Amino acid sequence: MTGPISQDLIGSSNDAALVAHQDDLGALGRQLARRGIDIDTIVGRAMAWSVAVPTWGVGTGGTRFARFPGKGEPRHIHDKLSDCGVIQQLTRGTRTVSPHIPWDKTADYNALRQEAAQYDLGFDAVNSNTFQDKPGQTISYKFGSLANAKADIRALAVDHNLECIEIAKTLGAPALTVWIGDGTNLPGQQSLSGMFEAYLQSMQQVYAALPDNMALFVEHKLYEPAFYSTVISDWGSSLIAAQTLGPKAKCLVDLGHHAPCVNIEQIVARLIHVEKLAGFHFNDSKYGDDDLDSASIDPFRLFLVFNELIEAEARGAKGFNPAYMIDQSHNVTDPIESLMSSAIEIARAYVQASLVDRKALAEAQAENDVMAAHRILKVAFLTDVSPVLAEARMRQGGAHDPIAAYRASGYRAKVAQERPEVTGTSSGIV
Ligand code: PSV
Ligand code: MN
Repeated sequence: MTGPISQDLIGSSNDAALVAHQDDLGALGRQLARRGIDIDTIVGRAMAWSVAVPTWGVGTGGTRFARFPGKGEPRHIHDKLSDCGVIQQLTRGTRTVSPHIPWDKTADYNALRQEAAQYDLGFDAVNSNTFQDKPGQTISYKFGSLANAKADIRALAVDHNLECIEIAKTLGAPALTVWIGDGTNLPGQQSLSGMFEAYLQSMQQVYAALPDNMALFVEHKLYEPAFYSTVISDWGSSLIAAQTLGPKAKCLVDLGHHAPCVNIEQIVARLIHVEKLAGFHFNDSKYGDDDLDSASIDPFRLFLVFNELIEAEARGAKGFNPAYMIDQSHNVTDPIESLMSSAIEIARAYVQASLVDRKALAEAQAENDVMAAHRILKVAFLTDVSPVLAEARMRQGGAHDPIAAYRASGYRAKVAQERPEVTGTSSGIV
């Protein structure tokens, strides 16, 4: 299958942009050559790059105040795969999707794997969900799940994660990601140590069920839904958990889940050092866990994260194999457009960080030449690599301008006819 969008439409929109594109690519190639960089090598890196799309990201999100549904929203995992297929077809840099259970529950996961393959999609980490009750659930996660004071509720949460491992096996997903909302709202509500110990005991049962080739990603988040204490609130708690559990457990960094002013790239460096960097949930934020589009607020920070990653790659850091995923909530944009924009911006940061003159940087650092070292990073960050990204897309059959091609395709209007409008304004993040 070529994908939900007409390849002819992509081809003709690319043709219209070709002369200007080749001019821009040539100019960038000459600029990079002067810096000792071969543009074809960089285009090759951009072509090999991929970030996973979250299935929940293609639906319109919301806040705890309201949700304003968009037209043609996906009704189930099958519609979501089609939307993810559009994103992959146009950007050619989102080869996997990261599903969320039970939101993406279906009867036959073998068939789902094949359905995804028809869109040229595979599966990245499966996310478990014990932060809300399933319809009909008789005992509640209201006061926590894996860290609940009650053994029957902890057991229910463990069972759900075991089910997710089975699903991941069938889908060929490489990891299970566990994020829990467990915590407290009032001091005294629970024992801070007791909750952590209960969490570790539950997670040990989950860990024991992992097949050899599956990783367990521990995702931390500072606060929300708990507002006084959160069990896995920071990378310290996440690291203790991962170290307690064993080598298959690693720490997932969601860019929105940190205290204000935290130096995220330094956390990344530390996790690489201890061989515990699981990977990322990319998004951007101004205030808290805003789940805004990647690089929409602070593209330099994203670049600095990638600078650490490329440096680790260049020196062959042991155990370095991060998973790259997006985790955003789209309240006021068409989610497909936001996800394509983010996929492009994340690839941009990756490519820009690949341009850092590492030898010159090491020399400047060895000499304590602060300004020279800083300028080396800035030269890479300020390089407009758009022609490289467009070339990588087009060489793989993608679009020169994915958002323009998507708009021209009329995909949203078409699916809006097939997918009945979602009414009501219930709140929630999904
Ligand atoms: C929690 O805020 C989180 O970042 C976790 O990754 C969840 O799985 C996801 O968002 C739910 O939207
Ligand atoms: Mn996340």
